[in-house]
Amino acid sequence: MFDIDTGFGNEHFWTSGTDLAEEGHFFWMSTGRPITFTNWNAGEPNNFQYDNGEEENCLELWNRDGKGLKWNDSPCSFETYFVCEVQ
Ligand SMILES: [Ca+2]
Ligand SMILES: [Ca+2]
Repeated sequence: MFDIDTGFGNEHFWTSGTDLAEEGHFFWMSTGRPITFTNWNAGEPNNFQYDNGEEENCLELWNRDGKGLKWNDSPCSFETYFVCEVQ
């Protein structure tokens, strides 16, 4: 995975995880399966609600606390990098 040395250490990365269908119940859009393993940043997911009414329903990787890329729910309209799985 990326680390500080690659220059991507402070970036955000989308996964396919989302709780758009049912608040608080995350699943992988790529497979339709519910999320079992989790690696959230402390206090996440917090479904933060923004002034425009948007809530956090999409799952990103973010090294928020300097402890490596952990999970955060973020607004789905946020534009950043994404990760893919090669079959
Ligand atoms: Ca949410
Ligand atoms: Ca969040």
